[in-house]
Amino acid sequence: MLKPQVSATREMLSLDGLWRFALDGPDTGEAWAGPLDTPLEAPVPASYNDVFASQEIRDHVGWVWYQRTARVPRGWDGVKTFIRLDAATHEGRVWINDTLVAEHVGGYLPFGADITPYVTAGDEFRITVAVNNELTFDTIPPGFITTLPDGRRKQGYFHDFYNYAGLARSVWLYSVPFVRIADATVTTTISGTTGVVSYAVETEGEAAVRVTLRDAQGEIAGFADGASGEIRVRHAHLWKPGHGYLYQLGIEAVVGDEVADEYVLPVGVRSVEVRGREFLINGEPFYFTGFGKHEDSAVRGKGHDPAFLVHDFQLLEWMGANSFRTSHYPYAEEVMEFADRHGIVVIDETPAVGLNLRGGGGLSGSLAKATFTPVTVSDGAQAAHAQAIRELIARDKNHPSVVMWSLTNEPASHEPGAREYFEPLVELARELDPSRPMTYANDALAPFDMCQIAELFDVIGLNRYYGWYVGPGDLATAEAAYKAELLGWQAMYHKPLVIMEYGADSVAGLHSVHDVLWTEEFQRDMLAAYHRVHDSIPAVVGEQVWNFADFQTSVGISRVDGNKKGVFTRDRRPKAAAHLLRDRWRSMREL
Ligand code: GCB
Repeated sequence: MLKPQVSATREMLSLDGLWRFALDGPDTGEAWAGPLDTPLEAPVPASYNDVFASQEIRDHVGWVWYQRTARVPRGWDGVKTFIRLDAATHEGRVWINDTLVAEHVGGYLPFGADITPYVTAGDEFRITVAVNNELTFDTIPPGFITTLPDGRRKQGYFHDFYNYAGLARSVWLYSVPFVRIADATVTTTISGTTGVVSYAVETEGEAAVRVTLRDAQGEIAGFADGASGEIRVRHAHLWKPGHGYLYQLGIEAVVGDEVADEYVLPVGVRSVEVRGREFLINGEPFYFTGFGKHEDSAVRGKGHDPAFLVHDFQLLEWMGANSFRTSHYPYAEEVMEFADRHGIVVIDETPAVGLNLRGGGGLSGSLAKATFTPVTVSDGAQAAHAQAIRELIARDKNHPSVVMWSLTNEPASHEPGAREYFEPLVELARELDPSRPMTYANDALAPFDMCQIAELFDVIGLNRYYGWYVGPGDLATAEAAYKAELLGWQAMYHKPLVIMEYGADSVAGLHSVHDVLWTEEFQRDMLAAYHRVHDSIPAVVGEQVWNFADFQTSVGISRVDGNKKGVFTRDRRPKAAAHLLRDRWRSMREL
């Protein structure tokens, strides 16, 4: 899937801004003919939940409506007009005037439609989008809805972040020629000092394909003809962690002597490989430092915001971090492109979080039931999960920053049925992308001698909280137990281990000279204890702290205004732990 872009043959129009907004009645999400009669306006992109001073809107379970008008640019005659929503969380339906043109389930991946038959260049038209935030056992992530005695519906779920909903990413109108480039896939390898760029292009309509690779100065580095092929670049500039060197692959669909369509794809030449217990980028051992993040900020919820985008990457750089995981869902494509340009390494995760009905990482809902049964996480969820894997790989396959796919976070992988559920999904992902290693984030309930799925993956990701959820406050015991468990994993699997979560909550400004939970010092000291263990276990090839910043969750008796495991506060001010990590990761860079 190609992200829309402006090129010599393509144009785009942003539909971001204020849209009319209303909650749906008790039913439907069915067609809304005509204008939406409402006093409310909602910003796009933004989650709607925290924008209004309304409990009813914040707690709403079901469909909401967004509507606006737009005008097709006069020049878009003789071309195709598409609409694209970068995300609608968790289900979206789109009407152009009164015609339903698109439906999509899955809250963090893009979708759209060819709307050429329904619009006319130069004319105004109405766009209505219905968005549903319900999570069930047939969705990823899963959830369940209960009806209270007074008739209100309540959403339960098994993951530890607030169920923000709405249009949290951009909406676009764009034009493409009738004969067009429909998709392109690029993979790269390195042979000595030569970079090998393999490509495959799909066109819609009969066209010859021509590709030209240019370096960062715009000089031609190679070219090829044909829908698939290879360009060899001698003395290639490599894409490296900390150095996001990008070539530009100009793709042309040619009809006769005319260029019918042009698309320019950034390409980073790099290789990724797991060899024994090592994770290699460009043949060199790589140690991940950084965070699990969230798309989360005050008021916007999960709304994409370029100021937070730039600021968060600045803070990663300030920390000396080289990577992050898109916990626990695919992030906005702008984030992936920024990582490409700035040499930040990404572990790209599907939205499959909370596949664990007995609690585990999810504090907002526990049904204390078996996870993989015909009435809980079963065929419906597995089909939705497969769809999310397909769409994620289709969207992000060309990003050099993405070095590994994470197929799930903290599933109940020790429970019966886990193996049957995951094995086909791992196979599917490998078929779709044989070029990248696969990983998952393992839950503490499924240690090395109980996990049913670890052997399916190339890299084992571990989320551990000794000293916090396990034996809270006792760091000496925590350090010993943590080390013993990691030695167990190392002995049982000849695979790299990446610590994908470790950390403690701390309330910014709370201090003590003693080992006291929730203080900034305890958070810092707990990280330091974990680092001593990491440094003593050769199989550990990375550490990503949970979390980059404090974030909103469903608030119960164990969460005060959200999860406070941030090394930064929600408004991105550093806690004491930030300085410890900064010293460690910056000095690791200098080695
Ligand atoms: C976990 C989850 C993460 C939670 C975290 C916590 O294991 O993966 O989503 O936020 O624990 O702080 O409890």
